[in-house]
Amino acid sequence: MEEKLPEDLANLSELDEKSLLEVLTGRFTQNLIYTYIGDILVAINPFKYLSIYVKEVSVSLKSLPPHIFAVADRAYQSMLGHLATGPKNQCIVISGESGAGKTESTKLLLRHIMELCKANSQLEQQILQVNPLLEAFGNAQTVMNDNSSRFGKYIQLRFQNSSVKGAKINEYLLEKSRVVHQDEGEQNFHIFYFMLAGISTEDKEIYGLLDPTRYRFGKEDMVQAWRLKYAEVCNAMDMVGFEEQEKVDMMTILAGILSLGNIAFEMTDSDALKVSEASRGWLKATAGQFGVQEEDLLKSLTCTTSVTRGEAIQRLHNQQQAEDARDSIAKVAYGRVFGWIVSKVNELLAPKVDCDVELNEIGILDIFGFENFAVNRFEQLCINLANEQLQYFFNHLVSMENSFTHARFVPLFQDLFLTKPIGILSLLDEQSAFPQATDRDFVDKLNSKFKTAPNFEVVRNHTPLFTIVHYAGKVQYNASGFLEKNRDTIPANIRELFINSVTPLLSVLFAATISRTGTLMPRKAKVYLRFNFCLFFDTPHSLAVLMEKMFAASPHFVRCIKPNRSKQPDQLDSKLVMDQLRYNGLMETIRIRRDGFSWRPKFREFAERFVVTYMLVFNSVMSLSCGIRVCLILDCVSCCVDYRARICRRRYLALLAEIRRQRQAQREREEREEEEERRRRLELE
Ligand code: AOV
Ligand code: MG
Repeated sequence: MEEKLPEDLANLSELDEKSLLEVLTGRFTQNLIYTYIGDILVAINPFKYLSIYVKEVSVSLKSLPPHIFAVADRAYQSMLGHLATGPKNQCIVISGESGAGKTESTKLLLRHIMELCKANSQLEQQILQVNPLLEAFGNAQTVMNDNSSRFGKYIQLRFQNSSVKGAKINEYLLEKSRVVHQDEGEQNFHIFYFMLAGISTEDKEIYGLLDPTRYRFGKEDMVQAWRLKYAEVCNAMDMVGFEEQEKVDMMTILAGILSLGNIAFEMTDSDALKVSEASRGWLKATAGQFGVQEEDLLKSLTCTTSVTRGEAIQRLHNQQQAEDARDSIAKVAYGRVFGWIVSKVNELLAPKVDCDVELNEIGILDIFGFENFAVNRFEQLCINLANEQLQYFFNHLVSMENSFTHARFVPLFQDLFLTKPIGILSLLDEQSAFPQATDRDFVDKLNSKFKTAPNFEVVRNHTPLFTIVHYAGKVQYNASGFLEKNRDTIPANIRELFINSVTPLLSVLFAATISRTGTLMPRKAKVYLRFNFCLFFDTPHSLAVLMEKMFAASPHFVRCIKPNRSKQPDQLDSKLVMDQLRYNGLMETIRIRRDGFSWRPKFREFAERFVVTYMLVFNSVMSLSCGIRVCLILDCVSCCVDYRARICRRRYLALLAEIRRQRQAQREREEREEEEERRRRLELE
């Protein structure tokens, strides 16, 4: 008979790393992948099918051992007010490194919550179909995970009493650069392979697609599986409610991105730039698929137009610049299509209830996990930073009162990244503001500012490299392209190109501009006017909404653990698991849970932290790049959830008033300083 192993690690009488690992390993070999630490669920990825998710398991929840469904159940019951009294809105925060099982857990949670609330079948199906759709466009194969999320998402399920009424998705930081570049062993976004493998002959003609082998990533290794996936995506689009024309537009734009990727440039004998002879056909195809004039497309690839004193000046590109322009167009088009899908989903799944009906929510946060590749770029920095923040939030919540723990959890984020005026992010923004600055200059600045910082290591050679010691390990970053990616601007001529597209989807996506208050104002209002445009930009507006929501939520944690690096079932690498338990803070958590500590912050403490975070976000978010914004969002979210139920509304309002006062004071101070500076300069002259 198999040994009965404890289901809750907080109950272990003997607590050292060895016994902890023994319990987890013992459970894992018995296919018991879930274990509690008090109310936190630890989930070890089985990398194989387990029969624990069938319906029969999910009905008898009362006696259920540790299980992801039990988390769903607890969140649902708490939302209904059946468990301890507390805030009704719930949020489930899932963390773990890349490939640890976050996205699978998210899907299981969604599925089980839908079962619990006995959703009306159409809405339930729509909600469940959102995942395959978003995964096709936002996931890709990486060396760490064959189905890696290349964006972060926060899904909010909305309920009226016990029944689901709708859902909303916030997406963060899609890794757009993947459209034009994939490292060794990695792939482009799934949808390209699905489409090339699964498209019917007639549709091929409609979208202007050729044989898969003609495209840069037209591999043919998993055609059968991809064909099925394509059918699944098309089905998901129908179920969620996309219209036929929208689907055609979307796929045609994707086909355009494929054609664009095949355009090559060369220099003529007289040193002029031209599209290579073999690419002329691709240029024509791209123009057709994007619904733009061929000359306009060519112009935006081969030159930049700037307006100086009302005069348009054209500067011809060299080969590198032309290739960069080509890649920018592809990235920007893909990014907008993805954002559009999310906003369309939100429109279709918005609750159809009277506005005075009170809705409660369960939110699920599934972001991209911690990554460490052979080459780590700007995207990895953003991803790892977001994880750093999530970890900080977790530590904060479970362990602040224990001073020992606190000392070990000094947040890297505050120290290294956000300090003003010399945090890494401020330096990056500062350098990005200089058109002449290079990535090397940025790294030089980092090296001189942080050479003695404990979490920073200088790389001594002449490449733009630097190392950060993250909570989950050391990562060496290559800063090539950092400044450009951080700027994330759309050249005016590219925007102009798309605005003039005859494809409504493209023209509207690019015609929109963001007002200073963060709402998006479409300049050309066509069929798509009804979209909630705000959602697909990380504007302060959507941030504020998210904050408000999470402010009043009860958190639930799922900590995913990766058992081995080779994605194999029934293999558990003790060192790898132990490392994750350590850096996840789970060892500390067990200690604290067992000792019965919990943290009740003083109001003052809260106020100080909250004000700092709030000001940081609202003062900087307008001028920051998308990558940095996601970190700030998470910081804010964590701050809010953290202090969720512990402050009353009156104090909250007083706090906001205080924030406003402080911001006003700061503005005045800055104006004074500017005025003085101006005076000084005048005197000097
Ligand atoms: P992630 O979301 O944490 O990574 P996934 O949820 O995509 O990781 O899981 C990676 C793979 O592990 C999945 O594709 C499955 O093959 C397998 N897997 C995970 N959970 C289970 C489970 N409960 N049962 C069976 N197989 C599972 V990333 O998105 O890369 O951070 O960015
Ligand atoms: Mg994922």
